[in-house]
Amino acid sequence: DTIISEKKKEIIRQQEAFGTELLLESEQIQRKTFSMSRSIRESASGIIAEFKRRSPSKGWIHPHANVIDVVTGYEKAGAAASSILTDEVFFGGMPGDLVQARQQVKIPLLRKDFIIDEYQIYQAKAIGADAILLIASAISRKECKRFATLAHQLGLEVLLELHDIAELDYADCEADMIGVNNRDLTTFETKIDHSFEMIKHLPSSALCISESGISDPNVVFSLRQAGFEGFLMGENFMKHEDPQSALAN
Ligand code: IGP
Repeated sequence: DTIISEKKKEIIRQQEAFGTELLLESEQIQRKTFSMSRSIRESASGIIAEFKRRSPSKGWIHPHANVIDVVTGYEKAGAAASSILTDEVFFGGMPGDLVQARQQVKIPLLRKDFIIDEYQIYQAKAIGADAILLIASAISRKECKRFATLAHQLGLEVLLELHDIAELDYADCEADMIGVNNRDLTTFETKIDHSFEMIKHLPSSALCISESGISDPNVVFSLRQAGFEGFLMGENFMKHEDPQSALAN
């Protein structure tokens, strides 16, 4: 589909500017990472606060948001981790956003992007990520396993995103966390009930994260009761003038 073909072009552009050999020579590639799964388990909030300027469903949410202000604010307000959109075409992000955030905070950072190529996993480590997102609907099960293995070799954790029951067979790819996306990526509609339905089918040992369309503290409470330990929230914060104070309140 269009996301994947745009992504392929973006990867080629980035690779031409900064190839895999250069990434492997960067100092960051050797760095020790923070464990996102541990941070979620140990935090009181379980909130993964997202930085995104725009989305395909909403258009521009906060075009001039400053990544440093927002992510340092998220950390101070008690976020367990932060998710940073690095996709340029659809989300108005860039790898440099993650680089800047990394220099300022010690909470684990998730590289949020459509990962379809090994290059992006080396790049994730080099720009300062602690974890990557793998979206089941964008890759095959074989790729999912291959990408998860490479991520682990680099010390990155993997958040595997599922949407449908039909994708449950991806759950054996040794992800550190399993996310249920409440947003249907074809219609953009969010239904929290997806989380309640899907968790019944997930391995009981999995660290489960509910993603998208969450804004109400009562919903977080009932998701927690259903077994979710992490809550990925973006728009609810980013739609405010000061996203970081929206989390603090
Ligand atoms: C955050 P929301 O509704 O709180 O802004 O959603 C996050 O779950 C969403 O940005 C997301 C996403 C994705 C974005 C979930 N999976 C995959 C891009 C790609």
